[in-house]
Amino acid sequence: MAEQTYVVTGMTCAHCVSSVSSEVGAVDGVDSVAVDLASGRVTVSGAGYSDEQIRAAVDEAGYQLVSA
Ligand SMILES: [Cu+2]
Repeated sequence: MAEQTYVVTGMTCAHCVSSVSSEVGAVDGVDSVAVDLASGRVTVSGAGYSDEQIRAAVDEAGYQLVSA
């Protein structure tokens, strides 16, 4: 089990948080997602997922992953 923190831009409200949480949470291997709206930090726990999968999920939700 590993924890990785990413920074996502474009999130402005609780709806954004829930969109990112559900898209990232659906990635294979992701066990939990914690989003801090103020800092844009998205902390992902799990195993077997890749940064690119997280990037794609964030993109799918309509936001941008700016750092891993
Ligand atoms: Cu929003």
